[in-house]
Amino acid sequence: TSAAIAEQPARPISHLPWYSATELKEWMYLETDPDSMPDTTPDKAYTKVELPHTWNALDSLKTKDYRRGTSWYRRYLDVSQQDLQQRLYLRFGAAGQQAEIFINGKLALTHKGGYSAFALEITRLVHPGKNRIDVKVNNAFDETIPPHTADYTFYGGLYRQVFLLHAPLTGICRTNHAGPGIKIWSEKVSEDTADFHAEATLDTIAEKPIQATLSLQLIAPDGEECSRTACKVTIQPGKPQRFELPVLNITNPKLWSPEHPSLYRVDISLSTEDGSLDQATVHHGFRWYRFTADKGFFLNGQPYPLNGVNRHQDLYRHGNALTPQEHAADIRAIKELGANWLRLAHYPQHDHVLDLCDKLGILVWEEIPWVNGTSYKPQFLENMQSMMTEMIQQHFNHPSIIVWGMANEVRLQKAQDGKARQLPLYHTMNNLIHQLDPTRVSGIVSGNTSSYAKLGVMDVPDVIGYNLYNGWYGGNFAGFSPRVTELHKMNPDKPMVITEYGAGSDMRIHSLTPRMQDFSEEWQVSFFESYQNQARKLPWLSGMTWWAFADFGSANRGDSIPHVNQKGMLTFDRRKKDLFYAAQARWTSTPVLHIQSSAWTNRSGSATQPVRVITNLKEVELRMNGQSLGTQTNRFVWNVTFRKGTNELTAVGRREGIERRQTIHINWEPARRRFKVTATRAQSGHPAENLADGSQLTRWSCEGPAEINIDFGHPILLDGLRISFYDGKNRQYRLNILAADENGNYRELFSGSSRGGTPREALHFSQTEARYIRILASGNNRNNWNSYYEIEPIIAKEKKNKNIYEKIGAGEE
Ligand code: GCB
Repeated sequence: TSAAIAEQPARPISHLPWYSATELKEWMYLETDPDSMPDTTPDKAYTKVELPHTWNALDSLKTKDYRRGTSWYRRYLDVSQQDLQQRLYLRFGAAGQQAEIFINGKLALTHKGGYSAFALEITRLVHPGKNRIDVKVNNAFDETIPPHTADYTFYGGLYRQVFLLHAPLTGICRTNHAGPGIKIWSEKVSEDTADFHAEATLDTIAEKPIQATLSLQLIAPDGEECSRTACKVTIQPGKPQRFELPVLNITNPKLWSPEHPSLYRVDISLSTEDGSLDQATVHHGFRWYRFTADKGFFLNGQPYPLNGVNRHQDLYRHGNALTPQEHAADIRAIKELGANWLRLAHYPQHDHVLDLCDKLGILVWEEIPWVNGTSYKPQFLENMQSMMTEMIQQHFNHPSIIVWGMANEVRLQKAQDGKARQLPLYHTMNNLIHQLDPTRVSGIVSGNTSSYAKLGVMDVPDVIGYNLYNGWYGGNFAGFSPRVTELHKMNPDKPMVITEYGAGSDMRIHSLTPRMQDFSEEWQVSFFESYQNQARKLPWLSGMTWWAFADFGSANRGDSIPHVNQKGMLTFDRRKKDLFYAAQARWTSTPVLHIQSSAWTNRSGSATQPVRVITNLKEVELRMNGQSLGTQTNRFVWNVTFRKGTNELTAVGRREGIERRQTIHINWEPARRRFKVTATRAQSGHPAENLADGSQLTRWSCEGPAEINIDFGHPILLDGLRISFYDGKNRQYRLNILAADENGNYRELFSGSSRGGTPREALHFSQTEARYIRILASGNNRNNWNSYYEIEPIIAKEKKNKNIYEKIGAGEE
C-alpha cells in the first residue's frame, strides 16, 4: 500500500489483523478552552508533540490541581487515489478520558472512557489530497464517566499509539469495539484433548454479497501445523456478520502456564478463487483453571497459589504516555520478580501488556475503572457497559487473562430493602461479563469492610477480592490473618483473593526500629514477609497481589514524596527497592542475594547494627572490611560493628555450584548531640548563624516565605525540629520543611502551620535521615516583620526495642 504519509514504515501489530498499520506519531497540540472548535484555530497556534503524549506528565508531580480540561490534537493526512481503492481506518490506543474525532472539520466519532482503544472507518470521510484530523481530548470530571475519584492521577491526552490502517474492501471487521474481529477459545481442555473454537466478524462495502472461504490453520508451539479447518461464507453488504468455524479437536495439547507459556499460532484467512482478501494472526493458549472457595486456585488441574502484583500504567516524568518498550520493561520486571499473576489496576491497559503476559507467562486480572463513586444516571451504567464490552472484545483472545473485574472499593449506599443500592448495577455488569465471555470468571473488589458481604454485593461475582492494609492504615500486620478469615466466613462459598496488601516506602528512609507509616524500606519488607507467611497457612485463599508493582502518580497524595503513592516494589523511576528482592527470593528459584537496606549508605547511632541479607541461597558469608563475620544457613542476620568512616560489606552466597556476591559501602559516623548550624537566608545570601535574635538577617516581612538552609555537615538521624519564631506564641507561621540527602535531593517532611500558643514548637518526623534541611516559613503578621529565633534539631535516640529482624522473624519459613 502507498500511504503517502511521512511517518515510520508500516509495521504489523502482532495480535491485530491489520493489513497494514502505519503509526501516526507526529501531531500538533493545543491547550484551549472547552468550547473551542478546530476550524477557527490556525496551525501556528499549535506546538509539535510526539505520541504517546499526556499534558499532565509534570504538573501532576507538583500539584493536586493538575490540568484537567480540554486539549486539541491535529495532524494532516495525505491520501492518494490508490489509498482509496481500499478501506482506511484510524485506531486510537486510548484517550484520557474522552475524545471527539473530527475529519475535515466534521465530527466523526465520540468516545467516552479513558482506557480502551477505539477505531473508526474514515474511507468515506477523506478525499484525495490533504485531509485534516482534529481530536478533542478532555480529562475533566464527568459524572457519567467512571472513575469519579481514585488514588491515582487522571492523566489527559492521546497517551497510547494511533494507527492508520489500510484494509481490504471485504474482510475482517476492524470496528467491532476496536477488537481484532476474531475470537478464539476453548471450552474443554485436559492433558489429553482440547477443543478449539474460532469465529470471525466480517464485513464488506461491495455492492453485492461476497462468497468466500474462511480458513484457519493452527500451528503448534514447535512451528508444525497441528490442525486446520475452513468454511464457506456469504458476506452481505451492510453490517458486520459473525461466522463460526467448525470446531477443532486437538489431542495432547501443549498446555499454557506461567512456567510453560506455550502459544499456538492461529492463522486465519479469507479468500476467493481470485486470491486472498484478508488475513489475521492471533495466538492461543490451552489451559484450564478453577477458583475454589475451600482449596484455593487450580491451574491445569494442579493447586496453584497465585502470587503477584498490581500495576498502574505510568512512569516518573512520563505520566501514562509510555511507549510499548516502556510497558514491556515493566512486564519483564514483573516476570523477573517471579510473579505468576498480575492485576491490571484499575483499568484496561495497553494491548502490548497483554501480548507479553501471554508470551512470558503471567496470569492476569483485568478490570474497568468503577472506583469509589457511582452515579445513578443511565449514562454512567451505559459507559461502564461500553468499557466492559471494549475490554472484553479487545482482549478476549489472551490466554493470560483469567478474571474480568468490574469494580474496586465502590462506596456502597444502602437501599430500602437493606441491600446495596448499587446491586442492580453489579448484576448488570456481571451478566454482561458472562454473556460476552462464558469462558472466564468475574470479580468484585472490596476494601476492608464487612458491608460488601452484608449488603449482598459479594453474592454477585464468581470471585471476591479484598484489599487489606492492616499494619499500614491502622492495626498491625498480625491482624491480617484473623481479619481475612473473618471475611472468608461471611461468604464461605466464594473463592477469595487478596487483591491488595501493601505498605509505602522511600529508599531514602531507613530505620532499625521501623514503624507503621514511617515509609522506611524496612517496614515495607516486614509487612510483605509477614503477610506472605500468614497467607501460607490459609489454604482456601486463592492468591494475593501486592499493591503495587511500582510507585505511581497520585496527585492528591502527600506521602514522603508528595503526589506519589509509594507502595511500589520499585520506585516511580523504576529503581528496585529491597522489597523487590524480598519478593523475588520467595517467588523464584533464580539465585537472589541482596544486602537489605543497601540504599542506607550513611548511618549513625549505635556502631553495632544488625545487617540482613535477603536470599534464597543455601549459605551466605558476610564480610566486613575484609574480615569474615561468619557463614549462616538461615536467618541471614549478622550483628555488625561499623568503624567511623567507610565500611565495605560483602555478602557471598552459594547454592549447588552457584555463587552470587554483592559489595556495598556504608559510611558510619557517631551521632552528635551538638551542631554548629550553618544556615543561610536564601534571599540575602548572608550567613544567618545567629538565628536567635530577630536581626536583619533572619527577619522578613510578610510578602513571601523566608528560606533558611541548614547543613549538618554530614547525614544525621532526625526525629524532628524545635523551632521558635519571633512572637511565635501569638502568631501562626506557615511552614514547609524539606530534607535532603548528601546529594541534595530534597523531599518534603512537613507542610502545615505552627500551632502558636507556645514560644517554641516541636515538629516531629520520625527517624529521618538528612544532611540538609530547608525551612520555608511565612508569618501572618502583615504589619510587622517576622523572624526565626532558634532552630534545634531533635536527634533520634536509639530505641531499645528488639531489632526489626527479631521482631518479625525474618527468614523464618
Ligand atoms: C486501595 C485502592 C488503591 C489505592 C491503595 C492505597 O485500596 O484500591 O487504588 O492506591 O488502596 O495505596 O491506599
